[in-house]
Amino acid sequence: MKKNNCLFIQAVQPVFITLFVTFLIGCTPLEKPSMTYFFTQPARFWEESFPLGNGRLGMMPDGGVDREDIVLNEISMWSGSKQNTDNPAAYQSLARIRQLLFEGKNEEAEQLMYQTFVCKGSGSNLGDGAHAPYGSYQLLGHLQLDYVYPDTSADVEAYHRELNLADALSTVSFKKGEVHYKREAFTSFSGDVGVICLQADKEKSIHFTLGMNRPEYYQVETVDGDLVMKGRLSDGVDTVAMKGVAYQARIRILLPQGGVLIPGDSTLTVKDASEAIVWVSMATDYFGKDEAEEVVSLLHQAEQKGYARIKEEHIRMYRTLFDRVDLNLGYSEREKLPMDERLRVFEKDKNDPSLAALYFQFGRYLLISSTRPGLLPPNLQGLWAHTIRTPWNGDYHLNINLQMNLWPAEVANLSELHLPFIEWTKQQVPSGQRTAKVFYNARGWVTHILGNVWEFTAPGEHPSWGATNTSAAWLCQHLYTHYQYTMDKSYLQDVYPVMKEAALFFVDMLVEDPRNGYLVTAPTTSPENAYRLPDGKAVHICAGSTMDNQIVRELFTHTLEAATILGVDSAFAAVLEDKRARLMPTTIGEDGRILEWLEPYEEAEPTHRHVSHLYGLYPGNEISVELTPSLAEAARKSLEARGDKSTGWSMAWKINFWARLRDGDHAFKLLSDLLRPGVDEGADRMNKGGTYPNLFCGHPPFQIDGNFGGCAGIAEMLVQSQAGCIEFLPALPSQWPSGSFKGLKVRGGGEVAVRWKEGQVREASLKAVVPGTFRVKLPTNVSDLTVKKKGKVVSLPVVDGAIKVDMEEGEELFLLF
Ligand code: FUC
Repeated sequence: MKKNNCLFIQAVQPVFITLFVTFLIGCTPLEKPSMTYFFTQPARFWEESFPLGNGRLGMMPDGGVDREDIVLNEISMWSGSKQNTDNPAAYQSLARIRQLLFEGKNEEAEQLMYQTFVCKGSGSNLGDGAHAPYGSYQLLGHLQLDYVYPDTSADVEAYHRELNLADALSTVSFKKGEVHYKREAFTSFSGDVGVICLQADKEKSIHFTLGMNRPEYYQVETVDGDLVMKGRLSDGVDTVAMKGVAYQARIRILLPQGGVLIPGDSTLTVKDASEAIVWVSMATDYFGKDEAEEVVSLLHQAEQKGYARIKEEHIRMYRTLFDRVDLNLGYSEREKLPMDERLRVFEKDKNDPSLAALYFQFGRYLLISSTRPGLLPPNLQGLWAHTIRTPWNGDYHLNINLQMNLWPAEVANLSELHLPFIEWTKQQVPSGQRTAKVFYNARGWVTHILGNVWEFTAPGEHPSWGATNTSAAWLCQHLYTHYQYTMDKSYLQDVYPVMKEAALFFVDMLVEDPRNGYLVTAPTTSPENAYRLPDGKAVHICAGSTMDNQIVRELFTHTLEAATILGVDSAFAAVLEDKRARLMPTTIGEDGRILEWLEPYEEAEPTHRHVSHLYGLYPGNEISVELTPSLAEAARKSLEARGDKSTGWSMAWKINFWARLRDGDHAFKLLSDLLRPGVDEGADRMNKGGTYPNLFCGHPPFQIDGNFGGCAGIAEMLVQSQAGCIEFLPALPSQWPSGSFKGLKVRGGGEVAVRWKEGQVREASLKAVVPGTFRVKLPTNVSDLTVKKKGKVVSLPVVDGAIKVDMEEGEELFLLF
């Protein structure tokens, strides 16, 4: 049926249509992978307990038999407060730092920068910001239930603890003596409270005492039969009159089938119940509400609805997001293993395709659970922290980490969960404008590596890692990506000023490097690597790192495109075009790798976890197998030199790199490395990068970016759309010969589904969520293709290996290979 390099579909014959439909229906689907995972014992450490969350509230029950500890979280539990961190003295040394760099006196430039070009105050307090103005995201507290059993001496039998990703709830069940116990927990999407339901199959078998605590700043008392914990966090300034965030947690217990509730001074005791519903209401004043009123009002609403309705609505609301995507890579017998064991077996034998599908859906589950429009983006630990001093303050690190958290948002069909990140970015602008003025005497807005809920935009306290100045530009990539997936012009109009102001900063800040005539960012770094000077000294500070050039080039391009789409700012667009042309292009060094810096410096740490100079490969798009094959080849060499083994998020990033390089097997290798157990058998310390038993990603310690990066990486292996056309299965590993997915999103506003067998696409569909023209790349070896639109077989010309199709809103295209 091939004709002039074009594929034509012959006239529609009723018989043919019947066969076609029969084929579509008749293709036996693979057995669905399980959306649950389990343990046969209580959690021995926090990273073995299940994360529950509804975007605001989090609970992590450990499933203990005698004592159950449930870590409570609320997304705005941040200590610290708004500060002026702009340091006017910094600007005075800017010209001199640049001059030293351009004279090749890098070490002197670095020394001067270390002394002068830092924020005012203690910055992140070197990651210990809990009692500093910077603050720290932290746990809300512990809810502890001490259980008493009718038959205390009886052994525990048939213990099973499970997280169900399809319904967003966790269960614990076991038998003790003659009684079967069941506990169910969820953080309600409908009622905005935590819910725990305790059940026993014998009357009057539930007895427990419930208390709450946290390491600091709290009081607990009973009020009107409820247990209340309240306090105020450190603002980091005034240690006497605490003026930080005020919080409250309020517990109410319902005994629908009888029993006795005994409020003590600081506990609630339940006796002789066969069912107990524990409502957990939590709030802070961060979002402008009165936390005491809020917890009561939420409890009241929950009670009105009752447990059954709250649960039913919870599942229904959650599923409106979760059910949008299916991924089936095949059933695996290993679903029958507890997760700690399953991960250990996977380390030795990779034949467990449904683990990858589960990990992908777990990433979506975590995103749905850790952010919600109107609130905050997921932080370094999403929503889950179990200490006051959360690693790196559980903040928003902006030289990859926060951005990685949102990598799955669009492709994994959770576009609205990008919005809290986008709103947060907008909120940084006024502070970022002040920082741009004070530190660089530049217009526009800038932010550096550190971000928190207090609008911190200044450089960090140590320039070796704190000087990255392209973070606002990287955030803006997400602003534009959201547009590319939604094609929503009024949204673009809304965020355009944020992009424009970010671009304006570089219009002013870029400076000509007299050595080569390029416009460069200076001073800057290639996060967070150092290079060696000829005398062997390691230096971080430089001019015009490759990552900066790529990000600024991309920001200018996106801003130019947005201005054109909106029909505004043609004069400004011309300035951007001119400056963009003067940036150093991504360059291949003599060793065939992408240069990380302007000069062919040797890396101080050749296997450094940041692979910043490949930003243009992913998440950017200037290094491409199709469009810039030699750069792609150089990127491959760079990756090989960097090596696979690294911290959690770095391995997750590399899955995406290898997927973009169309090397599915190498992407799978990195996914396998990411899934490597992050804790040694028998150990209770999270000692390695990889995956903890509860599937949290290990940096180490736990850092959620790797979960999100891994989730995005799996999607990137299955579909790509960054190069102007949709490509199915661009990096399918040999480990996944057959499978299917539905509901992944592509740029241009489309939603796709694919079924494949023996590594070949058999059926695919594309739905235009918004009207537009779509291009679909055909697999190279396709000999026969049937395309159907509006129920009819259509003929579409193949141009450059792709079909191009105009589609109306809601229209679907079916492709049969
Ligand atoms: C960046 C990384 C570290 C860590 C921290 C939170 O600075 O270089 O590895 O992930 O963020």
